[in-house]
Amino acid sequence: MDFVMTALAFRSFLAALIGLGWTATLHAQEVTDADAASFEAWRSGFETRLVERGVDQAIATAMMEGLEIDPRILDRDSNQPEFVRPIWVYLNGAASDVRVANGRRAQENHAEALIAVEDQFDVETDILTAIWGLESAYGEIMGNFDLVRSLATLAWDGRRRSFAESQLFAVADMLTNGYARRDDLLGSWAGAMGQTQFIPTTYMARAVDVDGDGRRDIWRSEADALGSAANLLTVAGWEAEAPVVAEVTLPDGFDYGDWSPRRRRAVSLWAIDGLKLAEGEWAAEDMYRTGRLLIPAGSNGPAFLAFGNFDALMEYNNSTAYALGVAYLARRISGEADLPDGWPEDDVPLTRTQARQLQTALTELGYDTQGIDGRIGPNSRAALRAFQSDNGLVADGYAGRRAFNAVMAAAAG
Ligand SMILES: [Ca+2]
Repeated sequence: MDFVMTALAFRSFLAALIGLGWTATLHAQEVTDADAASFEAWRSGFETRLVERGVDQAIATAMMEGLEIDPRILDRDSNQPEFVRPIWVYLNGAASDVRVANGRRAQENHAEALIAVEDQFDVETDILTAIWGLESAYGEIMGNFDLVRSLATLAWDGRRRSFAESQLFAVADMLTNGYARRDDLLGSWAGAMGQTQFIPTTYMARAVDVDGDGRRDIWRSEADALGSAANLLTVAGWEAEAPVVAEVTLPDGFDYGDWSPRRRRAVSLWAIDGLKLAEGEWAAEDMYRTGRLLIPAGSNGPAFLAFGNFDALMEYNNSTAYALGVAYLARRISGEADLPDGWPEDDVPLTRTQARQLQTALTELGYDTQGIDGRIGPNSRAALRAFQSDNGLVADGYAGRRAFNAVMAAAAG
């Protein structure tokens, strides 16, 4: 019995390996003859649809001819990691000493490109460098997947069909306009390309030619890549010289009743409620900006006010952790600030399995999470906050181990 690994233990074992990125071969999905035939039907049908939309037959053929399923894409798309990385671990990696040093070196090596971008766009160089560092390690890691094959596999698989097909239509537009050659179209498994890791629709909408050679080359031209990132932020409302995010302290007994991470209010009103900057005083011109209060690791971790520029970063990548990572990497590159500390390292985020257990228990207790999917989203947070509020706990909606234990104890009692 000691030597028998139960199915559950084996799943945990696999999940642990997946979390460490070791399982590509363990999970290799086989492509059956039926799959290959089904893919071929989708492939030839999509080629016809490209031509029906006005894409030149030669371009449609160059794009789609001979494509096969890439089983590695199916593996990645179906593996949901069991462990959720704590935000403090993410930030330590995003703004690590190595990434800071490499960022400074990249700025030295590409000073000319950065000056060309600064001449055209009013976006701070350190922010653009930080995005560059997080997206592609300053142009070092852009992805080696055949982009069209990756997107075709995702489209055929069905879970992401409308996303993947719209990206493929944008690829056809890129080829039609001569922005890229078919063989150059390499990227991440999920369809992100170049030093900025733009998906094709973002490329078509936001990529620009900064170095003046007539091509929007986010692969080989640092000026084009960084300028394209600056253009995206500008369109998203970036305000130069304005704050991105500020660490704040909350007064004792702060009332989370009206709080929501989406609620924006003037700094002056937050100040009346007792919010203070963690360091220094609010500048007079910042008092009438609006900010959202973020507590990404709950009420026992650091708190932040996120301003309009933070939301512009989330247009780039819709993740609070990502936007914090860009902001702090930029500050560390400029030598301004260290990473925030005081994280609740004993209160880590729940695994997917625990999250499903939490959702089940909350729902049984009458706090409907609107489904049991192992993902803590707005509905689960709202249910958790209602539970916390009814049980005399701080209603921060943070689904860590402490909240999990409290809900499980109530469910057992
Ligand atoms: Ca160019």
